[in-house]
Amino acid sequence: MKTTVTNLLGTKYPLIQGGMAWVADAYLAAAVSNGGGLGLVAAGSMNGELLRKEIQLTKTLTDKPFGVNIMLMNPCAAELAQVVIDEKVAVVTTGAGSPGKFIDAWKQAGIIVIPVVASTGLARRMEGLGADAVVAEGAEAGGHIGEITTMVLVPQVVDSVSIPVIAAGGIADGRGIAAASMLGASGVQIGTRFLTSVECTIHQNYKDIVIKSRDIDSRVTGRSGGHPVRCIKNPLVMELLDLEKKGATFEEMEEITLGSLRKAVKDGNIKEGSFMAGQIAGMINKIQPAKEIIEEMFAEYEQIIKKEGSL
Ligand code: TUI
Repeated sequence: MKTTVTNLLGTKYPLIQGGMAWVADAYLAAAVSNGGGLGLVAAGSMNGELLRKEIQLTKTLTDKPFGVNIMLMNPCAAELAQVVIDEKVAVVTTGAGSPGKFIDAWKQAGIIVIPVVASTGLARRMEGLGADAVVAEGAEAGGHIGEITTMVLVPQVVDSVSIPVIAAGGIADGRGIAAASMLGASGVQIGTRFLTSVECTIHQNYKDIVIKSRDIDSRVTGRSGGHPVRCIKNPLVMELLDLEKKGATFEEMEEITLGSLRKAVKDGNIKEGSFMAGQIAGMINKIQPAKEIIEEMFAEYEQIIKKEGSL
């Protein structure tokens, strides 16, 4: 495939892997890049030193382009912003905030900058500050989310900016990619489907939970505190929803969520872990190599646009 986004990223397919904190390490990033997408190392849980090591490891595992996702709520964000420059990372995506203060330095270093946005307002601001593209991520996605669904967010962002728009949230197969394309997107970002890739190093319990989960099994907690997060429901999530209903403070909620993503990813702690995943987890039912996932999705997409291009 040759598209605006494959030209921008230097990839075979117009696909970016989601920047999943704690999950997206060098092994997943390299597997996705070797499979023809843009793999990402997620710096969500890292400091500068850890990120530098992970980038250097990724470079030993792939000779294809890869990127880094910087979660802007990370207190080390400024330090991480410098590490991607020092390590000459090709692409940076950002999440959970505005990367405004870092964009100039990244552009000067020749980095392709792709902020993840959940509204047209932020998309426009990012274009004005020099972003190369935006990821428009709908509320079907896993983890930290905005309020609007992919179906309504993507076409509105497409109409609001002139840079390429990459759709995210609820996409996990060729039908989703075709739908994103119909909404005007120039590419897709996919996270949840890669949770069950062979190369994803999360605890087996996490993969099993994704595979077992049904369409209705995710819940959003933290809306009251302004930080909505989508996870697959478990005792922790039900306790958080209960606390929220009773009007618990942000601090009370934080006390039991602190470290819970690590507990899910590293320990497979079924009761106390935050098993972040998108609503599309209900459709995911097997473990496959990342390359096979990517090739299967794009083969299906091409089949659809050739044969079933209309309603
Ligand atoms: O960032 C994500 N998803 C994430 S980050 C993450 S790590 C985490 N760990 C524990 C608790 C909370 C988070 C897990 N999942 N997606 C990209 C994304 N960004 N979605 C929505 C946004 C967003 C929302 C509001 C971006 C900017 C924004 O407002 C910024 C502004 O200044 O207007």
